[in-house]
Amino acid sequence: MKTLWQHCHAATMAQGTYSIIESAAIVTSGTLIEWIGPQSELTATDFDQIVDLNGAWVTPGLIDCHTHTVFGGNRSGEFEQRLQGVSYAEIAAAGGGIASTVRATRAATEDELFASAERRLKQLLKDGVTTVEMKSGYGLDLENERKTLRVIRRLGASLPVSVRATCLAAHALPPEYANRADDYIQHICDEMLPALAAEGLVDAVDAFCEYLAFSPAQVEKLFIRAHELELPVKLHAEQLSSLAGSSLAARYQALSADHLEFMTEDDAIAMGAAGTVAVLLPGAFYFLRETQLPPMDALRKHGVKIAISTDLNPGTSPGLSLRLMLNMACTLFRMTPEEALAGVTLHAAQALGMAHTHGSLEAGKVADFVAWNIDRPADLAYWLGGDLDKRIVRHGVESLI
Ligand code: DI6
Ligand code: FE
Repeated sequence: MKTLWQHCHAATMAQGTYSIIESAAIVTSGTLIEWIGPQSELTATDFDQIVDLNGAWVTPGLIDCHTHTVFGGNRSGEFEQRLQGVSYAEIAAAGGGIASTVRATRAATEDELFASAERRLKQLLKDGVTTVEMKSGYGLDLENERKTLRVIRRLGASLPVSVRATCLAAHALPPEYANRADDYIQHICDEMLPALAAEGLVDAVDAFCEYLAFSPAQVEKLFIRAHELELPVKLHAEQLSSLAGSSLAARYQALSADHLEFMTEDDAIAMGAAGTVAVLLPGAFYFLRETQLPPMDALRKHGVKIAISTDLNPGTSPGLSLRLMLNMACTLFRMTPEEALAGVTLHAAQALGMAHTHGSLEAGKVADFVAWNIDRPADLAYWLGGDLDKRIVRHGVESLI
């Protein structure tokens, strides 16, 4: 099927900048972009279908590169507690926080988890997301991590979205391993990760490197095992304190290090040299009422590519709109709308190891794009949420969600 999409303007995001083509046309062939350029330069004629986009602005499909979409239960009660002054760390220490979601996730059936995650994922897709990464990490034993990862695979098979599954078994210490973090890491390395990888359920390995989770030494063991299994790594690092987790991630050629409010300039130098993407999560920053900003100038100075994501999770960022995160990245982190859009397109693709096929509108890449009824690309970061008028195309086909 060869389709001409005409009468549009494009922010192609090639090289991570707007790279605007006014009065553009796009030719898709099957699932790929065959040609994109000024409509006046179009030479092909043999189309199966011609779609008029009525002056819309076309961007790459949005990519949400860091989510914990699959979980059981609800933590709005903790939100109320935190508003009364109890901290996230205090709630975690009292058995709430991640541990409460682990209990609810273990108690849920695979179908129950699928149904609740599908509702959340549909919200993201309606907002223009065509690729999403989802992490396990609320099962914390083989059976329940497998259940979560299977739900992630099923979501990718049943909705019009490309899915990457990340194993975050090292998210928190399960109760069976209380005070035995080294033993739990060993169990992940020896039993869980090899089994889940062999079942084709894992595209990358992540961990929570933090004083209330796992140490850099423990994370390093996991990274070594991941590399033995030929799996790329990512890391939750420097969210609440500075442990040089992001430098560790860079040493292991991590696809990304995520959060990063407490990272140092040395971390930025290491990440820039390794090509490790900085995934910033303004929803978690906002929701936890953090005050320490990620070091934007150091990231820019050392050439670190910056991605933005919802971090959709029940504890620190119940964010159902990636576009809202664009606004928050600009307002809270002082990013430009252009940087923010690169952060949910090309740089988010790089954070998932997909930049060769996704994240920009270029001939040969996958035909995932959104035609927005807006006046300028910056409008995407300007409106605070809402359901903007749009048409979503995935794999060359208009998707109706
Ligand atoms: N950092 C976060 O912000 C989330 N996980 C993580 O490692 C929080 C997850 C939760 O509170 O449920
Ligand atoms: Fe996260």
